[in-house]
Amino acid sequence: MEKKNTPPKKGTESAIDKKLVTQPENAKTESLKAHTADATGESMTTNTGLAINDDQNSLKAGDRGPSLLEDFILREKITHFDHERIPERVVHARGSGAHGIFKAYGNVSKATKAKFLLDTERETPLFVRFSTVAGSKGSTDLARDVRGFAVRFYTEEGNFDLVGNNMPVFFIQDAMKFPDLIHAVKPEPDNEIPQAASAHDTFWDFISLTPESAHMIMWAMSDRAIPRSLRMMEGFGVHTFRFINEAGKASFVKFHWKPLLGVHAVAWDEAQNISGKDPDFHRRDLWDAIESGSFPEWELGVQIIPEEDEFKFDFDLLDPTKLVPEELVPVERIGKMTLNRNPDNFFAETEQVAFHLGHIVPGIDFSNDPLLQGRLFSYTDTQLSRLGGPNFQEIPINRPLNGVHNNQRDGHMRQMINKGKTSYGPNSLANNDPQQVKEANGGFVSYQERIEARKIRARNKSFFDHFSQANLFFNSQSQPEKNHIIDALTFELGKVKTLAVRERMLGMLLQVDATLAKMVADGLGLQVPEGPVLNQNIPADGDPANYAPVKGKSAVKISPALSMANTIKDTIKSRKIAILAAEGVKAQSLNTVKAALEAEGAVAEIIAPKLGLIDDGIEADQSFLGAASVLFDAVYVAGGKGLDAEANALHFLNEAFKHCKAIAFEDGTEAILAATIFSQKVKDDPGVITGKDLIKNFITAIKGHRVWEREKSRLIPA
Ligand code: HDD
Repeated sequence: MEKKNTPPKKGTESAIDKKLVTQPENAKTESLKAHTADATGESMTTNTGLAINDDQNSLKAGDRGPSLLEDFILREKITHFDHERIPERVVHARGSGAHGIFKAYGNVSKATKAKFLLDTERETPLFVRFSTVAGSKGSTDLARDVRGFAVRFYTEEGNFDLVGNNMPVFFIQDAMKFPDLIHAVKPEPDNEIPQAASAHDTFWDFISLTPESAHMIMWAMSDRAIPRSLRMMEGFGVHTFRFINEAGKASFVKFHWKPLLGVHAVAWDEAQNISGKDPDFHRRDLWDAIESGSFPEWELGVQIIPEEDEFKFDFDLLDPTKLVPEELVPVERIGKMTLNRNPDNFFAETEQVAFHLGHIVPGIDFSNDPLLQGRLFSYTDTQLSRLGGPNFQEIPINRPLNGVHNNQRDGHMRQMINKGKTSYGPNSLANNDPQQVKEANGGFVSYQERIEARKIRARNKSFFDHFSQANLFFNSQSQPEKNHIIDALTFELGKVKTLAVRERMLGMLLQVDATLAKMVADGLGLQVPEGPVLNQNIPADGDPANYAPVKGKSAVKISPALSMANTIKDTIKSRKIAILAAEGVKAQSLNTVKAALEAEGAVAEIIAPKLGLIDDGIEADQSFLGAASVLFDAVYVAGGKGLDAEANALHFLNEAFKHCKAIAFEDGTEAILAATIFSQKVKDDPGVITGKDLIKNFITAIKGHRVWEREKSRLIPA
């Protein structure tokens, strides 16, 4: 019997939809179901519901004749296809999304009345999108770049979007300069080179003329810009926001996300390799972790600053190029986010989600940070061309969970069918509905900040100390982290062709730290120039002297919280371990190590010279041809015939050593260790494990993430 067309069944799961593990639903994902379609067992139709008999052949005048204009089925299919693409985001085009929930700890009621931060019983659904900034939608995940960290909470009081980054400061102090910054970092306009990279003349030209970027440059050249995983990054709201409590009292607040897996990065050489071997590395890692039930978690932290303390610091709280050191104002953890569900459809959810830091709820408000203020305009504006019109809030992923009622009407692609005669207020014909809401009942009221000021295009001098916190950041890094910053700057400036730009940058680095400037200059074969750095971002009538950077001092000299070396290192959960094996491997010990690693939550894969059965029920997950050491966190050498003479196996090990990874050699694999380039350097290396308690010591070494000190020798070419 022929199947009848039926409307999509609500909440049904087809075989393809089935998640590997239970990925919980929440109120938002439930609400999305009304908009999902499942073709399992259904007949094919046109968009008007007509059953299609032949979707493979166009209508022709004779079976060798020309196609006919009459073919509405062909036209519909091709037309839809022709219009499938929408403009990518002008920044943050490359991203990955996930659903999750937020649970408040209930300890912040003194500062805010935002219900979702207070109610410990409630699970607030949320959607997160992580992104790189500069690259196009199809660019590599491992570009050296800032990562976007945008979280939407679907609260009972409307959507709250925390649209942050994985770095707590920004390049510029005023939104007016954002288009310049982005034009400078994007591929150069004459030849559209380079993709997803800041290592080119226009970016460093702009930076070298913009001393306010010095602090952010330290972050962007640090390993924070090449995270091991999106699950292992901190997140920051960057700006100072306001909290408002039940009594109407305001305080300043900075938002933080603290990952429970710690903050980790890959090595730069590793990043460049991953970009070729698996450009979707971060996207895949996030997807796989959620798919396997290893749900990523972050704690939401806040630094709360009483309004009275606004001028207590040696920087301006409104300046987005500054952070509030945790040593001055500790981060209080106020809740936990868990990402526990992958999207069903990338385009519908991850691509069409439209974040905006202007989406706030009662209890949260803005500050006068001029970067924040400009952003408030940009995020709705950009959706008009990206998503095609003013009704983008009706796209399912953008709808709040509580209803939307107002007098806004019509426009392209309007979905809502508003009933009644009135679309204005005040009205008497419909009881003046929809009604405004009193503050006491949850109506949003902007914080009544007192402002007495002249209208002026200017910046306060309190924004002019550009180097103290850049220096604080550099000083707070471990030696390997400092080396990486020096290497990154040498790499990036080495790609700059204009000598004057390189030299200006060295002059700027000198203001941050003399050793840093000297080391980078050495690498570039240049001298550090003398002389002060002038701010070039001045009005036509401005006197450069009035805009010169101010030499300040940071009250905090070293902030351990700024170094990834001090991050938690207590788990190997979701880490990827390669087990190298070949024919003749000891099956029992291989199974023991695999089980031990998996018991700790790691993912172990067997890599062998070729795919298929190796021995005794042991099957290879990947061959050396398909696998690469850069896609793993650690390597266990289980052994087998001929591995010591297998070039690919030795390359795998040499490269893993170069990238400072833990490597364990099982008893009996001494010949393989001896064949590696590093066999003579393993004495005292805590990451090369042999002998007794092998598995235990291996697991401890993986927890440490990388043996960065190993880089000192710089002897492994791999
Ligand atoms: Fe922005 C996207 C974060 C400054 C204008 N921004 C965007 C996204 C993130 C940030 C995470 C991607 C959101 C998503 O996943 O869809 N942006 C920041 C942070 C900033 C910042 C942390 C500084 C503290 N941005 C900034 C300024 C402007 C913009 C100063 C403009 C004046 N940002 C945009 C935008 C985007 C955007 C053009 C592009 C796509 C979108 O908004 O939806 O409006």
